[in-house]
Amino acid sequence: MSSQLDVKEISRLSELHPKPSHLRYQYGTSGFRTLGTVLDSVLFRVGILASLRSKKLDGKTIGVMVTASHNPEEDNGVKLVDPRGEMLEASWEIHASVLANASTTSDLIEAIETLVRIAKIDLSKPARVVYGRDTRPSGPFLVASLRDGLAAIKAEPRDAGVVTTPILHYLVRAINTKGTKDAYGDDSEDGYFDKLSGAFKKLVAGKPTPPPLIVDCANGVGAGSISKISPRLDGQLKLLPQNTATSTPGALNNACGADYVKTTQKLPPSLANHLKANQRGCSFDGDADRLMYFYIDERNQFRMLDGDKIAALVAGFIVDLVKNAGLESELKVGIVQTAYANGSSTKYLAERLPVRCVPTGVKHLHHAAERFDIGVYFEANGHGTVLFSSGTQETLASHEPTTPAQSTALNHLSNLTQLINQTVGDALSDMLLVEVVLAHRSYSGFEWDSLYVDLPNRLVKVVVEDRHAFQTEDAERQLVSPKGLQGKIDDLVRRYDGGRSFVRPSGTEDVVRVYAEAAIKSQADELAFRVAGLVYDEAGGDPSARPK
Ligand code: G16
Repeated sequence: MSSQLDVKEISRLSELHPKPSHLRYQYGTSGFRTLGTVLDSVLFRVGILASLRSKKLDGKTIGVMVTASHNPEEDNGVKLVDPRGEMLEASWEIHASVLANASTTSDLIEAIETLVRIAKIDLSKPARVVYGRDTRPSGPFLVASLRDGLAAIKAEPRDAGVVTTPILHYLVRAINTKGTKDAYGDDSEDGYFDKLSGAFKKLVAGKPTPPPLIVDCANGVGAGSISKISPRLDGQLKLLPQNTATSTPGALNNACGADYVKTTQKLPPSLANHLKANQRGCSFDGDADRLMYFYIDERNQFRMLDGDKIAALVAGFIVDLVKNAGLESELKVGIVQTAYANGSSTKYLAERLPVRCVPTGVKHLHHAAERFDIGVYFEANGHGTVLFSSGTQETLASHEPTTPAQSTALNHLSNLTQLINQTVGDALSDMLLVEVVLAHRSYSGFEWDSLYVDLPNRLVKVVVEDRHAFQTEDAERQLVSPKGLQGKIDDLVRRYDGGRSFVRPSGTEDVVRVYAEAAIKSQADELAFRVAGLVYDEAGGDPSARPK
């Protein structure tokens, strides 16, 4: 392996992927994300960055996922995955943005050389990168750009093909832990499906088979996961996939999927004829890292069970298992939420276990959850997982149960560590987890929904000229800029019974988001639109587009 950069080759390849001069890119909440048509140079440079990150980490495999998740089909994006399957270390997000914004090939070479110097990268180390993509039409073209970036640094590429985001995260961890005491599973898609289905079957053994579950696949990559896991479940759970048109132009995330359900609080119209009273269903998003549940109640009303409800269900189950296993004094279970968590869910959870609030974005939730022995994190949008610390896994392996009941609870906890994708939120793994808890509790959607009553809430987005003018603190609950706006929001909120509202710039779209809650639905809607109006006035713009 050469200890020099091949500047000539990098330059040659870079000229094939010029950066559009009028655009600036930022590595945000979930990597780079914008229209797929303007990401060619970004993907090339991400290929370079991922290779250098691998060299920096002594040849460990780095992951690259090409996806724009729940966003429209014409968008695309790319994010890097660190060796344990977690999001890219924050300090490298800046390097990513610097490389992406270098104007010319010579600026890019200079930026790469600076990075090698300041990050003290030993170029003689190997570089290994595994990459995957979702079903977006722009994916193959962008992957070709990425491959040129990998070739420029002579990295060893591994193509995971069309996969869900959580499978790519799983693969990264499985590859890097192979043959070690922390081995995460076989480093293949089959290994992933076998691991999840094997643990699921152990956890529901002896339980009655539930009614079939409708799964809205958002016309995305999750459809393939459902068809691959179904035969492995041996009839212990019947899945009825819907919205599986992955090659129909314009279908991805269109009036379906987890984000549609969460933001409209409605059943996707395409499911209307499939869901009967008391039947439960769930929606994945476009890359299958978010999950929303729902059911139709006896009065034929749609009832949504979001990430907060999933957190309440799962955390309660784990707390009981820890207690029943006799480990209550040894293992501390905690919850991590964001400002979007419904006030009722926070109240319900805080009465039972420690709750922490952090800014939006998996990386924030993940790190906060790592501080607990068992950390449960879910965003209200359905993105979340459960983390078992390595100390916890050792305790589970070595603890001597003193009663048969303790032994059963201990086994369940061990199987949960296998069922749950601990690298990132995973719609498929989370769906199986929910089904396990429902089976153990003998709950239908109704009983689960009754754990607490959601406060009515509303989420709206406001298109502004520059979303970066909006800055927040206190886990995004307070605006610090534009100056004076928070005071106006506070004045408004005080006028609403049970009112709460906050404003934050999106990390994935060019908009500002406004969330509001109040004791009654019409008031939550009114508060959200009045705060959106304040945001709009502050940001300026066409009065006819003012939110009403
Ligand atoms: C990404 C992050 C999520 C986060 C969401 C927020 O989701 O992975 O943790 O909740 O962005 O989006 P915004 O900042 O636009 O509100 P995904 O599913 O798009 O990768």
